[in-house]
Amino acid sequence: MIILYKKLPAAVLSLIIVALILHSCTGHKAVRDETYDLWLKYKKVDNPALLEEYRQLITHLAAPGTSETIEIIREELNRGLSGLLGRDIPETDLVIYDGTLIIGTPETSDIIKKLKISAVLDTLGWEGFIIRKAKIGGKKSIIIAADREPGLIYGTFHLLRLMQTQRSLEDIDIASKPRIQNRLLNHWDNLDGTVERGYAGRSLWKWEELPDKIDPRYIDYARACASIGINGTVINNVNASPDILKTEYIQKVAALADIFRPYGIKVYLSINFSSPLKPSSVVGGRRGGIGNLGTADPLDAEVRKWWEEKVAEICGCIPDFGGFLVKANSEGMPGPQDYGRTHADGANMLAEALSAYNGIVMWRAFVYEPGADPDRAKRSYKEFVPLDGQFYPNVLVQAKNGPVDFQPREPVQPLFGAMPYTPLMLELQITQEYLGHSSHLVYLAPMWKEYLEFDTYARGKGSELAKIIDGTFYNYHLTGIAGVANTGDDPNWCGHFFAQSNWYAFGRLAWDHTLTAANIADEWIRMSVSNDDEVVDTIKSMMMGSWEACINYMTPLGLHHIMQEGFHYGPQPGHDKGRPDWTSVYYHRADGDGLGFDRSSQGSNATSQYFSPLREQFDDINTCPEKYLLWFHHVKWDHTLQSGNTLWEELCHRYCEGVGYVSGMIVRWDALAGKIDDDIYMHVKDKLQVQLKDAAVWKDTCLQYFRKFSGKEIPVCQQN
Ligand code: GCV
Repeated sequence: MIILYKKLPAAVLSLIIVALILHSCTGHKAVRDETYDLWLKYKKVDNPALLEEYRQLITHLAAPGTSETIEIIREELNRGLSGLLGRDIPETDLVIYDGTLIIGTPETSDIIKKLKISAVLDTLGWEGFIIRKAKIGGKKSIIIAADREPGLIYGTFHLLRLMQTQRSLEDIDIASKPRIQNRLLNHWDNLDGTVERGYAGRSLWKWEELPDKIDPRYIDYARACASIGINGTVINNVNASPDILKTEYIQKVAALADIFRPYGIKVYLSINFSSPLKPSSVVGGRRGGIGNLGTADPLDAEVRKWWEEKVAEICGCIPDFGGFLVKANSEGMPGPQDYGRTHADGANMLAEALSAYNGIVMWRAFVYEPGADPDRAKRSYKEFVPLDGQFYPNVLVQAKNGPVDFQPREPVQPLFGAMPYTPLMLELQITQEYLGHSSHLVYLAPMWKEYLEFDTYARGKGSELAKIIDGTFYNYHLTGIAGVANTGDDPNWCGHFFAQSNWYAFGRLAWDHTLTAANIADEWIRMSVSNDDEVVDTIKSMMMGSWEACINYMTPLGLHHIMQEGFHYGPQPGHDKGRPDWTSVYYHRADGDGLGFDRSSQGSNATSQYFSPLREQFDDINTCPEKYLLWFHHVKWDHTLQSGNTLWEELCHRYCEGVGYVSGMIVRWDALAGKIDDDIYMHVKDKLQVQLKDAAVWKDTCLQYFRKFSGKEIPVCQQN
């Protein structure tokens, strides 16, 4: 990896720059992976009519201003337009040509100021933008205007996306603003360079080199995030080492924040609740922190002062520091309950320290201490609902989409809708912890849409999850969405080429959750692979069914958490050792009678945590949607399903379907040979073979295992 050195004399720096240019013209190209550029490839438009249209509509660029953000925009437009149009677009200060693309805020551009569009821009906030045609001094122009510079970044990438996906600009008239304020990646990156649940190499952050050496990849990361509207990044694992708050690390984090700032991206940190403790102290069997105190009790005056001073130190180095993400009293992490305090006490202490700097606290609701309830799926709700209304205004409670843990499919986490006075932030997982790591092609946007569109019935019909998290439902003043990142230092960033589409889709949905999964796939394919309609349709058809297929070959009909212990890759339905709620048998409950976890009113009564009529619908085995059947019910092997099949027959059928879908993807992919980039073609072809083998292992292992209970034969696979 090429390294840029900060703080070097100008002469040395220019030598390095020359070396970099030479390198990029020679050796660099040879090793550079086609997929490194993600969806920002900017290949020349191959549709002659459209190329001509673009060339007429954009002949010059007027992007006045000197800020770092404007520099970045200018550079991106130069790179994008020259690539797409196959020729350079000269910059101009005056609009004396037809086809000038003018970009600015009323402050940076006199032309934009004179258009008197401030009222419109005001309604779009500091991240919104408009793109439209205008006549300036009699010349046909296109303007990208925003109230503030971040809006210009998003407008820039939007225009480039339209051109990359070959949309006509003839009638362009767009106004766009994000529906959710805080759109964050959560990196589960450790300070030793490993990534928890990361399947794409080591961490992007080179802690040993920072703050003096800046890997150019940080810039490419920021570009990629900004291009899809991500405006924040939590750079370290929620299983946080207290060391991240040591002065030496704060300086490293500040160097990253400096890189990300002009792209509109704020930096946040995961913190360890024990940080104020002396290194030698041990509380609840957990090791100490980096401070000098004997307690981390959130109501202790010394502890509060410690956090205030720490926040002041961070914000002294990073003036726009975003805030803290906290995993507390969960999976061995320390928290306020160690001192008999509540989650609200813990969150509020940090919120108070951050409030002077406009920082926020994202307090995770991923808690499942066995004492709360025998059923793990009920615990988070039971711990958090009683705290509704007790959090300070700059706290968001961040909950995973489902009540257990990023399973291939779960019903919605019932907390959503149940905390009207506490802004709830949605946590999705982009990295495929339970969905085949970076070996399986699984497009996740259809899953995320299923959650976003899920009607919680919190106040009757029309209480969709999306409305809850975008704040419109309960008038939350703070809104947020987080995606657990799937990035690493692999040349293609994400391990599997198609995993890039999930990073892309997360950003696009975070910006606008009303976009459809199919349209997002369409965009991504056109930007990343090809604009050939046949190619696009083939790949899109593979992607759109891939999530349901994965559910079928892993955990059909509401099964869950039957993966290999800890590793979470292959199947291990027989796992029955150790902490009960980490075993498979706890979740599937197979016996001679049937299969599934009885969470109905006859069982754990988790159904009661949902609003009516969902509660009743889920509670009744005859009305419970079959996709959640074994989640909510222990179902007899010979129970008849909607298809007319018994449970056993349907289970066998679903596993077969899942494997069959992967075989079908292989056939569809093979038809693309010679029509797409060879390296991408071969890379995915190899991955699909692994996926097919794995899917068959899932099917055979699970069916052989469950057969011991059902006592029935496994029918020969009849794939549609
Ligand atoms: C970061 C699951 C994962 C853990 C993860 C945890 C969490 O348990 O397996 O790796 O820890 O969720 O979200 O905190």
